[in-house]
Amino acid sequence: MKEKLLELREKALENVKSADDLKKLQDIRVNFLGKKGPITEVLKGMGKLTKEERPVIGQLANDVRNAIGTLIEEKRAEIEARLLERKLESEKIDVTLPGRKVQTGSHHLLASVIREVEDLFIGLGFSVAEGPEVEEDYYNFEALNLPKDHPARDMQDSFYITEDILMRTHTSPMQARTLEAHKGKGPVKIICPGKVYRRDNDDATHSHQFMQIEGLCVDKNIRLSDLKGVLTVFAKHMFGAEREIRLRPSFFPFTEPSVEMDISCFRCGGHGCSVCKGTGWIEILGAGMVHPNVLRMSGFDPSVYTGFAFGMGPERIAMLKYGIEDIRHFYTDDIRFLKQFDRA
Ligand code: 2NL
Repeated sequence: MKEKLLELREKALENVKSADDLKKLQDIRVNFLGKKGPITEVLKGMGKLTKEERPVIGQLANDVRNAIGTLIEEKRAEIEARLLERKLESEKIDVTLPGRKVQTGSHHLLASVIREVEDLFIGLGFSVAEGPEVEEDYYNFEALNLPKDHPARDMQDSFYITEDILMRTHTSPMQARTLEAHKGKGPVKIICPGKVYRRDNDDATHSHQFMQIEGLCVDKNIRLSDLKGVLTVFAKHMFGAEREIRLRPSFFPFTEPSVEMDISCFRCGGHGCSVCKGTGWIEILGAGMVHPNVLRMSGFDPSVYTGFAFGMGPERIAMLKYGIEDIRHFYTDDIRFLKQFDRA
């Protein structure tokens, strides 16, 4: 029995020596030290031994078991150290290399310009109202004093979905909806920014889809001088405190009287240059006093309430302010173009 135990130790030593991974090592442990292994067998057979032999063999069996256990543990530590070494080698990183630059997003220039206009008017007590781009003919035209036979309603000029549904051609329908929702009671002070659509061939100054920002202020005793005051504040905010404005007579179906607003040229200060084409003035937006028919159709009594309205193209504002020569730049999303204005 003694020889058998010593032989087991020899055999285990050989096996452990040649084991080169953790799986094989575990198999060796089960084979030699497991419940059905040879050492357990020896210990189970102790009963058949003489009284003198028992402590000697028992001691030896324990020694052999411990010795094999120690061998296995030493080998395991060796294999694990080697595995760790290999892992460290393969995952080696050079912490002195420069990091990858994180690309951060930013606002589109048009979004920034619209935000700037919104912020100003919010400061003047206006709310921002947004609504559908697919609109009913009634709100887009009828409610804005553009009757059925009006030339602006030409099928050729708008994207119609059905006979009385179309892509809105301006943001005014949202103003008409807001007026209607107030059920004839003022004040209404809103600005409506958003996308609008016209059937047009795209070129440097035309886009079939573009942005509009309209403003509307309806209350008792609203006068053209209120419009002039608000537009002066707007012009100075967007183009510099030295700006002056002038109003020229114009025509829109939804306002009477109608005006166009120019600002004194921000480049030459009014002397005449290429930006203002020698005139000293730059056209910025259209405006006017809300037509009595528009007020009436949206439930307001024009003998009690009056109001002013204005509309502008944020693309034009941005093109003037930042010297952009082609409206298509806003919609073709060339990142090199957009990045120039990521702090605007
Ligand atoms: C322009 C001119 C304008 C309006 C828009 C408006 C809206 C309502 C009632 C009356 Cl609900 N008017 N909007 C008025 C005058 C001019 O836009 O040149 N836009 C780019």
